[in-house]
Amino acid sequence: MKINFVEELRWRGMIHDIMPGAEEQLNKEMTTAYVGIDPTADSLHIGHLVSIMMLKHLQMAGHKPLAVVGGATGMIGDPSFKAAERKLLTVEEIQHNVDCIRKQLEKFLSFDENDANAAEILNNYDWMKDYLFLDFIRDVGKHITVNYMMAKDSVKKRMETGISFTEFTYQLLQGYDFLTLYREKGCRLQMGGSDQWGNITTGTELIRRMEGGEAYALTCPLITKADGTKFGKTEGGNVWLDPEKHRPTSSTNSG
Ligand code: 485
Repeated sequence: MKINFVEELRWRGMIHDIMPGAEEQLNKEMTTAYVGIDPTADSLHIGHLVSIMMLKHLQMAGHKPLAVVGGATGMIGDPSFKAAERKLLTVEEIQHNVDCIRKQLEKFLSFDENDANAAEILNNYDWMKDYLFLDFIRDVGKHITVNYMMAKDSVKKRMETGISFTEFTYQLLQGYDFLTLYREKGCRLQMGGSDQWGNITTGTELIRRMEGGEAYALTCPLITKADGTKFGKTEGGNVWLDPEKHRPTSSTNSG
């Protein structure tokens, strides 16, 4: 018998927040859901593992998982709960990281095209690279107020200390990804760590306003270090999933 996705996550303590209606949607029919990852390093790390496990459980429960590697969003940098502005990566660095992360993701999910719920990996650069700035701010920006964007917990601190227009637009890019996957792939759910709630709900809001459609958010708790701070590619003290960066069998990496 197939597992029930939400119940499975629940007893494992993997749900931080779930939007009303999400569980009903998942129990009703095969549902397509996605997780996005920005290529800011050349390997995934333990902070990504819980979200990848959510995709794995989703697939084992008979639903369809999508993984988005953020070739476009990685060019901007997610400001969510980040104290300072990020340094921009070069296009070459990003491309290299996209290739590395894509290979790692392929190990976790099943891509058998004979299965209705085969996993897919997509790159948001594919739908952003030819999108003209003027078209984007006319088509997408017009549906979301700056007031709404500023009210998110994820950027509140930066509203006081300073945030570039570049990083401020990030939630619109991620929102537009969700809208694109809703339109093109029938994707109804976006998942991620609890720090992603603000960006995910900008997406569900865009879907409601532009398509009159219902889409949902589901977040998991963040894995934190002993000092309570989160694991991130750009912070120190990481546990990498790349065996070359962090050997699974050796105890020399455990300190
Ligand atoms: O359409 C999307 C485009 C990019 C992203 C998500 C959807 C990436 C997202 N903004 C992000 O920054 N994610 C983090 C990353 O890439 O390292 C981490 C989150 C963590 C968990 C993990 O990705 O901080 O909570 O979601 C998978």
